[in-house]
This record gives sequence, C-alpha cells and structure tokens, in this order.
Amino acid sequence: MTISLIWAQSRGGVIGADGVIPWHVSEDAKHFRALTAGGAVVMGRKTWDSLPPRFRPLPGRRNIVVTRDAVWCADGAIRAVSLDDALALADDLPVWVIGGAQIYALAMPLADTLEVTEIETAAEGDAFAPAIDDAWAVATREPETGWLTAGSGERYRFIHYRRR
Ligand code: NAP
Ligand code: VY7
Repeated sequence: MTISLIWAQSRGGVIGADGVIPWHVSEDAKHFRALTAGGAVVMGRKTWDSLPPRFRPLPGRRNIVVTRDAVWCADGAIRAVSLDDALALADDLPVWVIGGAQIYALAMPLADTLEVTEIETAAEGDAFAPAIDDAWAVATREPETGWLTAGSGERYRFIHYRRR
C-alpha cells in the first residue's frame, strides 16, 4: 500500500483558516481530484466538515474519516477510530491523506510521497502544513523553474517529494 500526503499551502505554510482553505485556485482542486481519483481519501473529521456539503463524499473515492466520536456517521463516509484503522479500511487502494493539520502530523512518519502545491499568497491562518525535513527529497517539480499563474491570479507550483 502506498501512502501519500497531499496538500496546498501558502508561502508561510498555512493550509487553513477558520475551518476552510483561505484561497480558491481551481487548477489545484483539479490536480487534487485527478491524483486522488479511484483511491481512498483519509481525512480528519474537521476536514470532512470543511467540505461544502454538495462535494461530500468526494466522488469516485473511498471517503474515510478519522474521529474519536464513537457515534459519528455521515452518508458516504466510513468512520475510522485511528489512522491505523483508516489504513486498514483502505484495503489495497492507494491511500491519499487529504488533511487537515492533525491528520497530516499523524501520517507524516508513514508517508511514502508528498504532493505539495505551493501557492504564492500571504493568506494567514490557524492550520499549518507539517514540516518537510531532510528525510525528503524533491523528486519532480512542475514547472521545473518559476511558477504557473492561476486564472484567479495567484502564482502556484506543484512539488512532488519522495523519501531519500
Ligand atoms: P483535521 O486534522 O481535519 O481533523 C481533526 C479531527 O480529527 C479531530 O478533531 C478528531 O476528530 C480527529 N482526530 C485527530 N487525531 C485523532 C486520533 N489520534 N484518533 C482519532 N481521531 C483523531 O483538523 P485540523 O487540523 O483543524 O485541520 C482542518 C483545517 O485544515 C481546515 O481549515 C481545513 O480547511 C484545512 N485543510 C487544508 C487543506 C489544504 O490542502 N490546504 C487540506 C485539508 C484541510 P473528533 O473531534 O471528531 O474526535
Ligand atoms: C477541498 C473543496 C473545498 C472547498 C470547495 C470545493 C491539495 C486541495 C486539497 C483539498 C484542495 C480542497 C472543494 C475541491 C475538490 C473536488 C471537490 C470540491 C474533488 C488537498 N493540493 N489541494 N482541497 N472541492 N488536500 N490538497 O479544495 O475541497 O476532488 O472532487
């Protein structure tokens, strides 16, 4: 089973503010949807809550939600009591850990790859990406140099990391 973490962050490592993502870059949402298609998406309960109801469950993926609440349930979601439980519930599907900060921190030691979108925004927030230490090497970048520009004006780039 491969375990990948996927997130989008600001320059300062912000991933969320007041329970939502504080920017809209549709090119990143499209990248996220394409990479996670057909896999299991593992998320914290707060990230499930952050999805607009019309996008829950994320279509075409097994939606696994980690919560300590023994009676939590939602249509289209599978409840997991721990990250290990979530991984077991993924069976042999590729695992995409899709957030938020608490779940990334738990999953980082188990991850094989990281898919990070850097967004050149100064947005402030209260949820942060995990630190990427020197156990990780950049495998590929898109673009190889510089930035892409979103229709909404933000500059962004995709960075794929693998373990050294
Ligand atoms: P989170 O990681 O999504 O969810 C936290 C919840 O997960 C906890 O409240 C608890 O649920 C459950 N949990 C945590 N540790 C657990 C454990 N060891 N065992 C069982 N359950 C556990 O919340 P967050 O860190 O606040 O992140 C949410 C923020 O991240 C939002 O702003 C969201 O928009 C943002 N986000 C950004 C991106 C991005 O790519 N930019 C992606 C995803 C999310 P219960 O309280 O129900 O017990
Ligand atoms: C989370 C949404 C949030 C608000 C509105 C629409 C990277 C992202 C995430 C999580 C971007 C989100 C959405 C976008 C995805 C659509 C459904 C609607 C789909 C992450 N790099 N980017 N994220 N949706 N973990 N990593 O925008 O979702 O996939 O079907």
